[in-house]
Amino acid sequence: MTFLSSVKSQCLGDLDNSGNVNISDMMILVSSFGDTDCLCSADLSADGDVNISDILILAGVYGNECQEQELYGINVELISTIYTIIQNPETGFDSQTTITIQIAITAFGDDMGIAKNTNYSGFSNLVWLVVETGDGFMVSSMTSSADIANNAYQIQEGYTETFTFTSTLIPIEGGYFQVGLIQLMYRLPDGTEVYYPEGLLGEFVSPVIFLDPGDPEIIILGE
Ligand SMILES: [Ca+2]
Ligand SMILES: [Ca+2]
Repeated sequence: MTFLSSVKSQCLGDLDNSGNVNISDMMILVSSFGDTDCLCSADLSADGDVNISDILILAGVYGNECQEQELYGINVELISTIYTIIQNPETGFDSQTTITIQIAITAFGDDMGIAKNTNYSGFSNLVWLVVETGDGFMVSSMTSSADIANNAYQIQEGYTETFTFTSTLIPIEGGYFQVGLIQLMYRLPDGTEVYYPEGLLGEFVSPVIFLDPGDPEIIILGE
């Protein structure tokens, strides 16, 4: 387990992310003064121009110390995606692939629970095929060394636990396969279930894997 320190937030006017609003932020704003069609942080009023209205906003928060952000919930980081392909020694065709997605989940603000089971019903942690041109069967499971209580892995506030999602895929028809962790549900201490925010798709996926299980009829004939 790794202990994580609190995270400093951005705050209005702290253009250099130094934790307070002072002359250095004003200098940054002044250096952009007069810019139009600006998608820059100095455009505090978010109207596209850096002008007197932005100076007035900065003047209003000048001298502020930024508050530490109150994080509540979980943060998820990808550790690795690994896959192996097993070939049938008799036919030389692909008989199975095992795909492992390892993630690190950190709890903020309170102890958080990760429901133990994986399924596709939307209830729980979801491991699923996200790209597929072939066809096959898949079985998924999740493991973690975190302590278990109330049928959920427990992550103590401020700590990180590692979770391993393993999917075994048996192809029937050849093609491309990709397995991803596309949704993650966690539980607050009072039992409330929360879905981890956007952004899981795309990042928490295996590489695209090509599997050729051969022609089942030929395999049968070969027996
Ligand atoms: Ca600053
Ligand atoms: Ca502006």
